Amino acid sequence: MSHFMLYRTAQGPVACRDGACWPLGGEWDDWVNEDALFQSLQHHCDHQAADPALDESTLELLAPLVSQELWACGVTYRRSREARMEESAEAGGGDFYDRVYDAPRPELFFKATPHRVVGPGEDLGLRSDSKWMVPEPELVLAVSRNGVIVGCTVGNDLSCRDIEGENPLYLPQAKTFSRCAAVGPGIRVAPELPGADTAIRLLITRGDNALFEGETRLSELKRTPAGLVDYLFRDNTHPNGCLLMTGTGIVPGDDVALAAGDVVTISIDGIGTLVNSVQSG
Ligand code: DO4
Ligand code: MG
Repeated sequence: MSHFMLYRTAQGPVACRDGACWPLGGEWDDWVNEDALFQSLQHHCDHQAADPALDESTLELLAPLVSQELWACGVTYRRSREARMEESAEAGGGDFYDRVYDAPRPELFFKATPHRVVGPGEDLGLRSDSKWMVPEPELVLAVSRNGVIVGCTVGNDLSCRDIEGENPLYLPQAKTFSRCAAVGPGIRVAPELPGADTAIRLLITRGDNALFEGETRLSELKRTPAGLVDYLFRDNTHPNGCLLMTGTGIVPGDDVALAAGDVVTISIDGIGTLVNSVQSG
């Protein structure tokens, strides 16, 4: 059964499936808190005519969040564990990353309030006090206020490797600042999340040149999405639902640092492609 893409647009929430699009009406915050979102979209689209004037490729897209906080997981892929241990070796923090990779409790951190998050085509922000910033391409879960995973999207957990490597206690500064994350283009809504074979791809371009290309698969994710959400909701409420970044499995080589004007393209099979430029903050 084909999935829906739920988009937040300048004209309100829109659902698309198999080349047809339906304006949904109502509020974004209500749709993403429908625990049975797939069934709700199916019901709506079975009973309403699609709008032939809406074309999925030309919708005016906004970041797919209104009142949802953005949270994130760390060290959920082997590649991230290696990179964190290397960058923090001098600070003596390597052992923490090694241990959290295998521990029952995952690393979870608060990433951003909605106003710090950009959508498709918007500029990400470079911190003025970092010289080593990289994109982190991540599967992002859309979770309702009741802790139900209702869909997923593509995300970029823009990060400062020099700041987090200097001291693990600097993580909030390395991760949370103006325009520190991108999500979109839309929420994939289906009865199941994408399968283990799903590819996540990253391309960084500078001018006409590819600065870095990398790829991973969801099969490399050490933890289950449900397990991550379980920890996120332990003794914690998310009254508007939330988005949860599941960690990066692609880390560019140590010689790669983003510069103003670079373009970051992240694709996840079956979900979509998220493109953002980076600019000075
Ligand atoms: O521990 C630092 C954060 C790592 C992270 O964001 C990731 O693995 O994706
Ligand atoms: Mg990350």
